[in-house]
Amino acid sequence: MERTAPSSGELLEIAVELARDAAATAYRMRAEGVSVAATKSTVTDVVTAADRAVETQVLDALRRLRPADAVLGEEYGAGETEVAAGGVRWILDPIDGTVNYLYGLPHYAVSLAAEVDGEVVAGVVRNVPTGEEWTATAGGGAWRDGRRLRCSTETDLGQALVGTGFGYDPKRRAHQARVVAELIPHVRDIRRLGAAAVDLCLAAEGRLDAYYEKGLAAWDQAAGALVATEAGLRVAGLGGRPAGPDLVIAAPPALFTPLHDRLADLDASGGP
Ligand code: LIP
Repeated sequence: MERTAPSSGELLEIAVELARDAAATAYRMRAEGVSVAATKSTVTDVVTAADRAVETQVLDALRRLRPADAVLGEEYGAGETEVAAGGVRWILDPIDGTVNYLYGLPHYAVSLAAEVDGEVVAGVVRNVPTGEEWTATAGGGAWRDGRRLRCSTETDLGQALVGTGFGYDPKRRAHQARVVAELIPHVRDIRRLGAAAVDLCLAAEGRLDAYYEKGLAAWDQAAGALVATEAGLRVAGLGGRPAGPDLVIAAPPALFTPLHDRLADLDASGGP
């Protein structure tokens, strides 16, 4: 049965309310002391009790507020709910930047996006320790704390400050490090901050000129990619493919092709 989704503005309101509550829980639990609940893909890919508690909190709230919606979360996956045409799917990273959370580095966030018919239409990224909150709706622009965001106007890759990241698999990290080693002579500098959702939002407001990373899951990038796109960045993969696990590139139109071509030459989407 075809459903009619709420407006992107209404979905954003829900996302912001839940992200703020979730961030408050993550903040409180960090003050009480972080405990590693388990490891996932590798011994360095940790999940904390807070990742699980925050995801459960958001899942329970969505079941209460929008029981018919589907939810894809980092810790508990996709759940049972099928997404009917016109239905809403929420994409949640309870704490993006979990290693930063573990070490107390102020760069980790709750990331929550709403998707309708496969298109992300609303998203919020809330940096837990700093309280910075980035929001966007499809066609409605990107905002931080009431200010409309515009990405960098840099046109020279050699002057670009580029953000990136590394996976949890040592072999993948070795490949990614080779790409960075070859790329770094051709850019201003590289920043590895540790949370894709926040990195995309920093690029959205020009605090990074561009960003790329291999190996991101939907929950790492869904909301941040919408913020980046609505701030004027081109967000895509290599060779006309959409942004995805192979590679996410976010760059101002003038920088996209030079960065894309360098990354293609360096096989940035390749390796383990
Ligand atoms: C993290 C990403 C980051 C990446 C890390 C990890 P997590 O997500 O935000 O960009 O470099 O390897 O994937 O695991 O903290 O949700």
